[in-house]
Amino acid sequence: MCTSGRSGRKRVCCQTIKMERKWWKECVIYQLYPRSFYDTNGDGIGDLRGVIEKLDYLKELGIGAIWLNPVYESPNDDMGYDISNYQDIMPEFGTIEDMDELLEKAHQKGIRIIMDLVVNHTSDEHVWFIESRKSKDNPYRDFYIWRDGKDGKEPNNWASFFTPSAWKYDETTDQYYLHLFSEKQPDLNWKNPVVREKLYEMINWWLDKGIDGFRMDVINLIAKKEGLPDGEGEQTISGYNFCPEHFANQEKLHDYLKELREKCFYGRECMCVGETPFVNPEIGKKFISPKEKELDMIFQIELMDIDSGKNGKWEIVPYTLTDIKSDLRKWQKATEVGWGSLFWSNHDQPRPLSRFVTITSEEMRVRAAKMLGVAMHLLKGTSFVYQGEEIGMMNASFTSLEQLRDIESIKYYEEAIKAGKAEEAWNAILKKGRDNARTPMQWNDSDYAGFSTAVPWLMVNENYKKINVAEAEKDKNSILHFYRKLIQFKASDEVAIYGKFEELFEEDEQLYVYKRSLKDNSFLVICNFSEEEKTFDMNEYQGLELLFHNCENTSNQKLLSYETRVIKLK
Ligand code: TEU
Ligand code: CA
Repeated sequence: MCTSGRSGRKRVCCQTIKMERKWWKECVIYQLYPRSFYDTNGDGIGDLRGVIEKLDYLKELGIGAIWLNPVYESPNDDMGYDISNYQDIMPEFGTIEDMDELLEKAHQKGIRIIMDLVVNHTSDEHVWFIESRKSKDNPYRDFYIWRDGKDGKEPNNWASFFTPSAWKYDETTDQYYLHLFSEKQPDLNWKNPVVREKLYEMINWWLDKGIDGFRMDVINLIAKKEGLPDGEGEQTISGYNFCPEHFANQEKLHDYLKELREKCFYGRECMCVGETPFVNPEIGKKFISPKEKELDMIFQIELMDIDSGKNGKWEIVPYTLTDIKSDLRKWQKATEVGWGSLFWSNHDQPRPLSRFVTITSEEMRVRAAKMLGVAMHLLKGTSFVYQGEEIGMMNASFTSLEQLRDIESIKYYEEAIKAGKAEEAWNAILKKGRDNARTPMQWNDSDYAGFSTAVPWLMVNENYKKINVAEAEKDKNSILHFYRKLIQFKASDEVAIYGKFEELFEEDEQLYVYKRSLKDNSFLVICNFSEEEKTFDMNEYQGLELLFHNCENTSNQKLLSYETRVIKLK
């Protein structure tokens, strides 16, 4: 539970912690994917009433806030990341009254609500864009980025995330508009002060309603390089250039973020976490440094790309434990200027149990899930637990294209077929396709995993009979029970929250070992990331309290595969 702010109860003495106390440093946040959480009206789609009904489940999990993936009105080309009306709710999810009720009931239980803020682009069905495309002198024309073609081709060679070119030709005015994501997600023109004012109005409207903060979608892409120059790197399979150097982290971005903070967040108790791909610690520090007054935290995506080659996420390359450790270490260090975020996955990533470990049995699934939970969430920073992580959900085993719903995978597959690389693409989709993380929450072993009474919008993982909340409730050694304890600890223990991070055995390829300490208190985290046993002398810890342990091993000389121990040192 969050302990400062709303409840006002303070457990940690500010003077001993040379750092500003904030509620969002003292709570674990649950990332909730509403479409797949719980369906209450039998249409196969999760809804806001489903979230309301499951608030007690979330409360018991010990989380202090929910980050809701987008629930705004949207034609759903990119699962809600294409917003057609920022101030209303997608009918499939419910109504604005449902949202108000969710907010009220969550707050009554001491759970805060953080919404997704998608302002790099809107839907092409947003009234601003409908107007904008009508004529060159329409008052909304300049809300988006329109350009003439060059020699009968696109204005520049930029590739989009989802389609070959980042430009779409529009006949009405014989010009192209920019879309870094799908054609139905035109990029807003942040250079236009009227656009910024309109967005700030909308943001303030939500904050005035009482929401507690935002997760800001690709917020570091809102400013584009002046003149929109061609990219010069290597071409994508369809002959365009994916060039974040021209659309991410541009100079103007910092002005926009400062203005946004001043116009919307100043004087409020809210929290803003920016989703920021293509960011290294140097750039990242600028966003989160309190003196810059930009963002509170960022989601750095480097760890999520640890297995991505130079051609992007679909080119899957090997990595080692030391790669993971050095990434985490680098960011533990970088976030010392402000505050960091911790997560193993989200709605864009495969399930960590199918990615960072190799699961060969049910026993190993349970053990490894607990080990991963400890390794990540006892680091310093705010922990984000992605829906289903608490029961150890895994990647889906899709068998055909028809089962997929994600525009990214579908478009990629279409392009790969054209390039004669279908098999390779399918294998990559099975490993890293975003639908893996979006399958319905597994509540029990009844039809559709108790998520819905109708065929769900995306198939349920076939392992639901075994992996589900009801099953986990019954078993006192389940991942769920372990996560409840872990979350409660992370959100309340002052060493876990504010303690200094210090790593040991940095070069070890099997073990992840670190110490957290604050004043006279400290604990040691030991994780065996390998399927192999590991000889490791722990005699000096004999008799000390074990805060967390994930298997029946009493040896002080060796760790079992995926074993973790958290030892209270002082
Ligand atoms: O994701 C932005 C982002 O960086 C992703 O495109 C990421 O590179 C990709 O998902 C990896 O597969 C955000 C949202 O989280 C994502 O769901 C949206 O599709 C995207 O923005 C556009 O709004
Ligand atoms: Ca529904």
